[in-house]
Amino acid sequence: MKLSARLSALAGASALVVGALAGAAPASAAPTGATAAPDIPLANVKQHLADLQSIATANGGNRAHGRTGYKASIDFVKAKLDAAGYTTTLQTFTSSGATGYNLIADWPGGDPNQVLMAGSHLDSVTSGAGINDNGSGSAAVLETALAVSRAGYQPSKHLRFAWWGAEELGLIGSKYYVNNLASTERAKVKGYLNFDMIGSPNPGYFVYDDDPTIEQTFKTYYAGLGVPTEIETEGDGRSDHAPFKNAGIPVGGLFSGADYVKTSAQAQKWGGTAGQSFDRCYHSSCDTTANINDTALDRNSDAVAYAIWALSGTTTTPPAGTVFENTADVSVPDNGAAVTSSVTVSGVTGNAPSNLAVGVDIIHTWRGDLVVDLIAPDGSVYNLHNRTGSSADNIQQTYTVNASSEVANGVWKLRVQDKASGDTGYINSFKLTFP
Ligand code: DTR
Ligand code: CA
Ligand code: ZN
Ligand code: ZN
Repeated sequence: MKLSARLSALAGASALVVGALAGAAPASAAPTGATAAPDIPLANVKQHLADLQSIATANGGNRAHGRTGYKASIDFVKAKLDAAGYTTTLQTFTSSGATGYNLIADWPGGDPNQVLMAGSHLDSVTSGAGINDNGSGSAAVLETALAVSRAGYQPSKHLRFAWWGAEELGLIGSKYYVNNLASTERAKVKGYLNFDMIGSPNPGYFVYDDDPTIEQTFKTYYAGLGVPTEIETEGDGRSDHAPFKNAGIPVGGLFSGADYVKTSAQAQKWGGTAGQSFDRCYHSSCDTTANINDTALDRNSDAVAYAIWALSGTTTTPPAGTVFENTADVSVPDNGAAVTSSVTVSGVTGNAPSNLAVGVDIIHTWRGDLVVDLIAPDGSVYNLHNRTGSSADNIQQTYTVNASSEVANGVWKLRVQDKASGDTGYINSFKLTFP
């Protein structure tokens, strides 16, 4: 029996498509009617970090501006992007008597007058390998760019990715890029997403509060995970989004924290250790591959893809479709047996589509108790929700399921089981939409 399939979820009336991976909790998003953003494999991101660590180790222990480790890092990233079909440009500049490098990677296609950028600084401080600061951002942006290539993604906007030099010396590389961008070219950049420290060992989940649309994009992503976020308040000038913002370009980004200390309230909502900084190895020699929180890195890497797909995609309207719905309430026994709501699909020829819209409306406190599955007529199981979301209430969203291997006609079921005691609820409705 086929287990779980790739899913993505349409989030309600806004009809944003939220992409999720089968099994683990999920989410990344793309706009209405566009393909769903892929999961960014944590293993791939961590491999990039291991490679950057090796580069630092082979080059005096760091990847700092003006040192051999930085140029080796740039060459490493460039080679992967060249192999993936990007048009790459090495931009050189001089700072503190040494040559610096920015790497710009353009994904062919899209409207050249509508450019969406994502970037991260690739340089470390001289005292260490700079794996969280900022191998984490650099690796996540790299893997997202590679995912764009793997998907052959062709959004309406033109995608441009960047890895900055000499951020640690004062945002030198990103300033150089923006200052040397002709005003006509600058006007084409509709957004810049910055990722600097996104895998901190004692992580927080901070969203830049600059451009509201970009901010909301990230907040929607994290809401889909049931992970609370806070606004990044350490100051605008602290990373490479600053030159873009100063040039009037909409900016946003994510941050998992540096040398500030996690409060008990933050530890309450995010886990980790109160009274300890988010990254005890900030700008230190211990900023190695051991200085990463995998959950934060995974979530934030997926968030990079989510935002790229959500902010660059097509504007097609969602497909109209044939709807089969069951609105009968079905009580879900507390910590008890699974219950189902069924719809009988008929009159649909052939197989179900790869974008079957599964509307789930479950009223239930503490949705982290719930396991929710779509059961196809032949018994195949597609997991939609697997105990994520902790204390947040209700599951009211639409998942897009690749059900193309299933015969459309027959009895489809929504199966819900409450796997923990103390919270109760019911299935309010279950809907299938065949586009
Ligand atoms: N300046 C960054 C680290 C940093 C500190 N606060 C923030 C806020 C938002 C992004 C990054 C940072 C560095 O040391 O690279
Ligand atoms: Ca992932
Ligand atoms: Zn730093
Ligand atoms: Zn940094």
